[in-house]
Amino acid sequence: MKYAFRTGLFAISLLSSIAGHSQSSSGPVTQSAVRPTSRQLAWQPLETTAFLHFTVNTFTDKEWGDGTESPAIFNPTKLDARQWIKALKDAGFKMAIITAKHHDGFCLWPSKMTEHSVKNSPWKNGKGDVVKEVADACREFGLKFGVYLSPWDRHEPRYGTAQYNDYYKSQLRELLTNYGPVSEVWFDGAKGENAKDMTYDFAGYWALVRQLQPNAVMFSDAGPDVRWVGNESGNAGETCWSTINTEGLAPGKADSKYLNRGDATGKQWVPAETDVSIRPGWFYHPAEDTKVRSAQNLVNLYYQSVGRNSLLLLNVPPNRDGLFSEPDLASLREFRRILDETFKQNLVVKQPALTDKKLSTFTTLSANQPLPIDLGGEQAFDRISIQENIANGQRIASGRVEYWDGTNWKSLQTFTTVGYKRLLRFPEVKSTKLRLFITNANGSVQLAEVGVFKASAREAD
Ligand code: FUL
Repeated sequence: MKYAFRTGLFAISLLSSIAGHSQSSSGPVTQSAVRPTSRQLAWQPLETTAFLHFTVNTFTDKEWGDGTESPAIFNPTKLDARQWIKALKDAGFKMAIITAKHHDGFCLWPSKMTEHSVKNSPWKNGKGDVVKEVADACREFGLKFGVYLSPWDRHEPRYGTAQYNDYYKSQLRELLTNYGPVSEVWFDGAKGENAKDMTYDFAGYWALVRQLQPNAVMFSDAGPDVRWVGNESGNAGETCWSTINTEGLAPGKADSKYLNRGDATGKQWVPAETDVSIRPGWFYHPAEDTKVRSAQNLVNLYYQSVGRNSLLLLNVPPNRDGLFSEPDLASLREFRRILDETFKQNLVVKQPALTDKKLSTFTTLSANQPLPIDLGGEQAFDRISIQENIANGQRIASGRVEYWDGTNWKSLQTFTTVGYKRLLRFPEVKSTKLRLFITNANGSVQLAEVGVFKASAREAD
């Protein structure tokens, strides 16, 4: 995949200064016409979502099963999806995505299409359905529900033939019709090096999702709604555009660096999702009980994903009992406590458009014209949050923040893209006021929110 990130290409030709709530535009503005769909707009503010990796691997201690595992090994005797979803709810997560089928082909629901599923396991005497338990718990606790259905299937004999596409679609249909609303469908591009040759009918898969669950976003390396961030270490690009050009991209076939930062000149709106695990592996391994990410580590992931115009998809793998383990639960709880403390109080003196927590009310900014930020007296702070009204696209390419040191304006930090949210971290500063400049933009800037915060002391623990 060829790509070029062109810098300095934006003529700054922005609207008059600080017009407050204005949506009008005039003059020679190169306004980006690329905007999110309503399903993408509903997805972005979820901020923190969860992945649940669970299958026969949980019992074999593997990351990739080879498809020969016997269903007899699947027996999570204390399985309690309510425990998972309640823990996620308490930690502020807004959606859970279950691996209904991973690469090993074992189905966590009693699919009519195969015998390789929970129905032939000892768990609940073959009468159980993990997908249903997760969907029900999500409904009970008010989380959105999503499914991962691996295209690569190392068990199914039809894999590698055209009939496999029908098999896959039938499974997709089961998942999309029997479990209520589905908010995200995850199409993994992973395929082992020695895997059989197989041409997936992604166009057909995607059409089926649109038909059966029109509000669901679809994830893959190439979208169509949400794209991979290009790594599994929890790092969105410091520059991260929600736009890319999808031409030439396909699941499993994309330049990870391109996906990581997006493309200022991209013609499709396909925001980045940052998938990363709370443990070194995606599946539960007893030896990793001591390697669970700390709450501080998770908070750092939040800054590197949500704070860079992405969305955090954090994997928390249930253990062999079918429960979240204690170290994972402790980190999740403390993670939310820290974020709540850090972002509790916006120190900016209330301004109608900029501090009302609504992206739809905004201030229109012109290039290099300072936006004053009054703190109403001296305050100590070390975090700044900036948001654009992304309903009308992503415009900011770079900017700068300054603070008043009592005598002069001092440079505090420069930044590149903003989009849904940009979080800035810096050593504590004391000041009465700041000012924000947009130095380069792709059309008129609709600045929706500005926040100045003092981080919780627990972030540094
Ligand atoms: C990858 C898979 O191969 C991993 O096992 C995991 O499911 C991760 C989220 O995606 O491509």
